[in-house]
Amino acid sequence: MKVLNSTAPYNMFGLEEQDYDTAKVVILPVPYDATSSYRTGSRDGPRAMIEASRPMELYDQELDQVTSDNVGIFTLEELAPDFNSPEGMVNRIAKEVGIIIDDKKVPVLLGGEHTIAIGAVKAFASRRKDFSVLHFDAHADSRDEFNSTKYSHACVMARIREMCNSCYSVGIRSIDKDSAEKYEKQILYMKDMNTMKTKQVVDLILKNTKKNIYITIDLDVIDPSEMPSTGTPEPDGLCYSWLKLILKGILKERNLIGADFNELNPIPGIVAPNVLAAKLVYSTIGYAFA
Ligand SMILES: [Mn+2]
Repeated sequence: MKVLNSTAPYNMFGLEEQDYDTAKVVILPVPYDATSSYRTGSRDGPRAMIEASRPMELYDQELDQVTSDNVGIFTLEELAPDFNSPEGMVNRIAKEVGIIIDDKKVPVLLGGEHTIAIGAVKAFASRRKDFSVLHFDAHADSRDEFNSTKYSHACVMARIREMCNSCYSVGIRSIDKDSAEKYEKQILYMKDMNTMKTKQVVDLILKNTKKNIYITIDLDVIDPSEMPSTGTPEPDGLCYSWLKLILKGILKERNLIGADFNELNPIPGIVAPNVLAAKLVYSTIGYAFA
């Protein structure tokens, strides 16, 4: 039996109808946070985003479209965490994302700690080389090893650079000295962005990325005043509306092959950041496939 007056279904954006075959975008929730070094809890991120997205208006005023109708969005079930090893989890994600790619769909992962991005990029890298990874984050995540694993959230970009030769990091304001020297040309620091106009930022990103782009967004790139719900908050971040303008500018010129939104670490009773994250996912899909 179907309840006559039910709340929105439990899927990303609470879509009444979703069809995998016709969907362009496939959402994969990954409730995993085994290597978090400061605040744990991002395993609750995907659920918080889905909950926050269910009552959301599907009409995007900015784009004048009902994105979910135009694009087709399908939410998969949650991917079970592999707590044996972070590497095992990365491989599990790569396998799942590979299926989505082979079905000619655009995977969008909801995290979960940032490590999930390694799995997604691994799936792409074993299939194609003609893409860039665009990385939004407060942290460079460039350590070769952290807390005895090479698959820590602090090593994400170190692993991704081994698989993809075109990576660009944006919004960085926390980095170790060695990485800063090594990756100087692949990083746009927040300290520099603070004196730049949106067009300059967008042009610089376009100059440093290929046509096909995978975007990984650590939500701590956003200022903690708007996004306090992360594992390792850093002051002096991007505001939500600026991040959206930058994404809009880039996605006008780039082909989005996949994305992840990670490190949402919900704080009980404070739901605004969860809503922000959910709306950011929706806007990004809209910009990419308007
Ligand atoms: Mn971070």
